[in-house]
Amino acid sequence: MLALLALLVAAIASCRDDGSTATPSTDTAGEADLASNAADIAAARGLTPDDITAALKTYMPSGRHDDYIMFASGGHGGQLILVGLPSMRILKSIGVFTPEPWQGWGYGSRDSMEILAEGQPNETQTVLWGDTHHPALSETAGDYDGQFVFVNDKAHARVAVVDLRDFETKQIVKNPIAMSDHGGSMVTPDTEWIVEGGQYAAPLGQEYAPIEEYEAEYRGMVTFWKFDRESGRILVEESFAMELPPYWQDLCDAGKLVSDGWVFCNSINTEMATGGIEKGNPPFEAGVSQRDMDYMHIINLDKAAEVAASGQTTEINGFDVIMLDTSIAEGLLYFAPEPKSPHGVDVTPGGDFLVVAGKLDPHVTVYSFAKIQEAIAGGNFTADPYGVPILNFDEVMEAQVELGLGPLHTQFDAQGYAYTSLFLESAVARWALGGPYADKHPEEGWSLVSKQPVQYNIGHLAAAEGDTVSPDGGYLVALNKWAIDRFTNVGPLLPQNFQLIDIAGTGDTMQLLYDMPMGIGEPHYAQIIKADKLNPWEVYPEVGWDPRHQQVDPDAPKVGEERIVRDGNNVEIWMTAVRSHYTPEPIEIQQGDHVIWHITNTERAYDATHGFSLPGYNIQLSLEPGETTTFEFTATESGVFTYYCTEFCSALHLEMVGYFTVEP
Ligand code: K7E
Ligand code: CUA
Repeated sequence: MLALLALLVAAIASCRDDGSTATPSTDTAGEADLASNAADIAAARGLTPDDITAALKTYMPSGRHDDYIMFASGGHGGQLILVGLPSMRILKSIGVFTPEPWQGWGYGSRDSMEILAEGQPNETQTVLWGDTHHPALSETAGDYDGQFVFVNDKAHARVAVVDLRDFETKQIVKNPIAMSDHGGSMVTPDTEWIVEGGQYAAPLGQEYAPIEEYEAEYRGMVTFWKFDRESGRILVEESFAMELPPYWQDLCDAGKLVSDGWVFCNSINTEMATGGIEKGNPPFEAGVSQRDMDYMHIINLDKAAEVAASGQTTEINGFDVIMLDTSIAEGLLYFAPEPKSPHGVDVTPGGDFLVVAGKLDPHVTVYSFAKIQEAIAGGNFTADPYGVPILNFDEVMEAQVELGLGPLHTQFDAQGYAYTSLFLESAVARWALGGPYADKHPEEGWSLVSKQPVQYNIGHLAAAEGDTVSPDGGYLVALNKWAIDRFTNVGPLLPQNFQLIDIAGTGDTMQLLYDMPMGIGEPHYAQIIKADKLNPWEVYPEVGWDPRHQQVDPDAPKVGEERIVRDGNNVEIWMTAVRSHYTPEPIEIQQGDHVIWHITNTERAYDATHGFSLPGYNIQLSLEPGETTTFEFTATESGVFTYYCTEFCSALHLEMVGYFTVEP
């Protein structure tokens, strides 16, 4: 055993930087030392040869950067989480729907308060969390371009825009017609549209109707948000939605290449169950699962955009909606039967096939986009109760592949393989695509190749650029819902377990590399982008930068022009911050004054961030180098307060403080 380990370590040690591998040898003194040393450590720690290769594939020496960055949603934590691959180090979380004090997100700064306010679901409640599900990196020609990331809030049907120049949230839009979503965010190949599919049917416009009127009054929806890259904003005025039958639209994906201009969503609850075992109905989980087939929604987005632009819409809550009868008449919407209580539809890299996972069926069903087009042209339809044309299953189905229990989501690599998560079986299935992908791998197409067990109950999975037109392969992360015994017990609420899997090989060669506890919310989906596609700023481009509008704020406090101006009960403060001083320092006001306070961090050094906290007033800011922030409040509390810098910025950081006195 020790000899084997020594040989293995020596072999790996002799891998050169250029990636070539020398013949395993222990004939130099250094390598021999390394080998026996490593073998001793491995023996002492009880590591197997597989453990050692896994460690060598993931270990990052201090200062070395990761090859990939994973953008994971944060589930009901309401944020985004960035993880480096292959090290699986958490790099950052980004406050999105939930306030986050380290980043000063939602603790006074006007930008964050206004963005969180614009996304409020209604006027009488203040919602301070979200259920982030599906991050979508912006794309150019179907490939991630590293400019923006979008994420939806399933609980409140909202979509957020994060600018990847500074990794901060810039916009939150509340869907005006729906109360929940799920099939978002997905982007079209050039990020012209952000897709937000609904989830739980309800009367459109967040209106009331009794549940007995479900079939008549409740509706599903899909919304297409128009994105403007120049301004980095969703243009609500140019966005529109489509009314759908009251099925539960689930996951959507945008077509690409040959299917560019089309959007596909799976659905459940075509039974239109309304729950209520107390009323003699089947309970939801049974009522929603009665039929053998649900409907994949096939949407002609290009044509729908034309119909919306031509004004064939109805305004619901101020938002343009293409009603169902228009969609049917204009040929915007078709259904294809899909077995059984499916979850997820994923478009292959070439855009030529759609993979629907069965959830309660051990197969994935593969649909051919070309066959769908033929079937639409052929006109051999039946119809659902609302008149939506249903294509003939046998005419559009390309293949069914039996993978195992509880298939959910599918990703792709560069070798013509697909990877599907198996929730009930706790495994990742590698299977071989057929058609034009078949000559990329040794196996026969449309067939199961191998399985990698995971711990436990995998939901989504993410492969490196695995949902683009050119997947990288190499790495895959299993987003496992249950951790159970994988980590030290930290109480009854356990982290999720992200498992990194090496998928670089072919056939039966998947290797589990790393377990990573994700103790921040319950991430659902993640996307993995090549790190060198990201090109964020190190410091804001100019001093006095307004990150919300990505330009200099003409009213930003400047060095030498710091001042306090009183106008009646209004006190306005222009302050600068630099290591290790705020100017002006003492701020003396009267109780009841209204305070508007601007601060510029005038630093130009990378990482020279200053914090600003005002205890008792719920103010906590993060001022990155160059940034200007404004906050305002009424000084309702009298007393002596010390505002201070919350980032440990220098040796005299403790002294970066000032008295804020409020005279009764
Ligand atoms: Cu499968 Cu919300 Cu994407 Cu979770 S959904 S797993
Ligand atoms: Cu500035 Cu601490």
